[in-house]
Amino acid sequence: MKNFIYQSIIVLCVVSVLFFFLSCGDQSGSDNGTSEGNSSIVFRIAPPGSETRAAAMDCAELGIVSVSAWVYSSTNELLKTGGPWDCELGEGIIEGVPSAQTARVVIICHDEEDHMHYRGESLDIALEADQVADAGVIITDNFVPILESPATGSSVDISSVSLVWEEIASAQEYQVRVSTSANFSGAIVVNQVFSKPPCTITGSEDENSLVTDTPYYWEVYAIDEHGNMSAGSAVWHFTTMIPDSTIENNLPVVFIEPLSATSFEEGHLVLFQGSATDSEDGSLSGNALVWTSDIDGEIGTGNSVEISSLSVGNHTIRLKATDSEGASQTTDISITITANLNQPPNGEIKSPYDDSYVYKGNDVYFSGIGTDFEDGALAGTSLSWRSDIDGFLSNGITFYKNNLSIGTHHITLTVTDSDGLTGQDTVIITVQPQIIINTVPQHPLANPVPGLRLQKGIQSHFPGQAMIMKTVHLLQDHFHGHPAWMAVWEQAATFL
Ligand SMILES: [Ca+2]
Ligand SMILES: [Ca+2]
Repeated sequence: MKNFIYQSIIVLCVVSVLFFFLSCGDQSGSDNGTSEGNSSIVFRIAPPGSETRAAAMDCAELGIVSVSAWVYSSTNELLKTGGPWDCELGEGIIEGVPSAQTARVVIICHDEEDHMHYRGESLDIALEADQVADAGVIITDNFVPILESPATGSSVDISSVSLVWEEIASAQEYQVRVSTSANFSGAIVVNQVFSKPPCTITGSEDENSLVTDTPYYWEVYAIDEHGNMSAGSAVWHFTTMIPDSTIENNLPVVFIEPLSATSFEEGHLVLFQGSATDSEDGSLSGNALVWTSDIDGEIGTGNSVEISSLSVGNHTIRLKATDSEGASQTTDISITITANLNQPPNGEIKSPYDDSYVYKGNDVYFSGIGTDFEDGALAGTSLSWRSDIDGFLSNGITFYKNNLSIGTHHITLTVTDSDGLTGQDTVIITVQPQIIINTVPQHPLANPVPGLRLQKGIQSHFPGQAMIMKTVHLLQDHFHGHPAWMAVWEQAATFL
């Protein structure tokens, strides 16, 4: 009961705030002299599949940024558009709607690129002059077609290719696009509107005919009765073939995954991914897949290639798959590399020196600089240090490290500018094991005295062994404050 009263108070507050805003809106409309006798419509939205109308849209989860509204009369005349509103608001008010007997509100939810993903509508809203009509909670539905068949990556009989997707209740028609290019930048062989699935491409004479042994990519858009078009479906692919049991070796089927964009800045990393299957060999990989650019030549092999060194220009990137019989098939994708006026930074390691040695446990001093034409001197996390043995070491211009593992380390300094371009420098240092002898036990170092000069190559008398001294250092004894000897020995021979 307490809860109910509390909720009622909240509802009353919301309603009074609403009326306050609306009266302001009406007033300003009257001032403009344009909305005499107009109505307003309030609505809230709920996510797809909501059972209860109280569910809130999780805009981030659904990838929705904005919401727009279209108001139509009973004769489908567009009365007013509203929004866009921030999706997070979960509601909106469409003001200045010319009064009509009844109206219909269509809600459209867009992603950040303004592509339509969800759609909902509310019918038979009674409009009265100078009144606020409540369209209630409008449950939105997915409006992006979901592809069904042929399964992506399959081979299909060229004599009749049937493309099938799930029907969408509020879609009036669908636009189907089929291309030889993964990002539809190449030839579009089908670009047609269908009232419902499937889209069937048959025969070989008509102008949309497909060619055998060719990879094709396809996608579907939904269009509602008002011409609003959805975001594109996923892009699926199939390869055409003529079923023939007399063929002894079939060509591989090869695909390139669509890229996130068709244009990239020079110096930025582009990831190409592709796959190939062969009816005799199965899945092809490694050197059976070769990637080339018509500008830069071969750029890599295998299922994926990451490259940041593509030249500026319009590239046709080709993936060629070759089966064990030497039969091959190719597919292409077009991308543009645009000039990047930003220059990459320079990294330089000042310390440690290249090809230097250090004993395990001793401090190693790291110092480096990063300079960039645009950003000037780089610092902090713009400098990143790694060892190929110990992994990440530190960020920054200088630091000490005394726990490097024994071994030969390739130390790499990577410097990154504000635009994400990088520069590197590498040095090699070797960390050696050490033997510390605080009191040198035997002749000729039995009683070392300060000032005694020792030379490398002195032979020591360990029981049963001959050791040759490699280096000797006079150290401060950390425990007693006395000078202490550190000698590094190398076993020269063993007495039998
Ligand atoms: Ca084959
Ligand atoms: Ca730069």
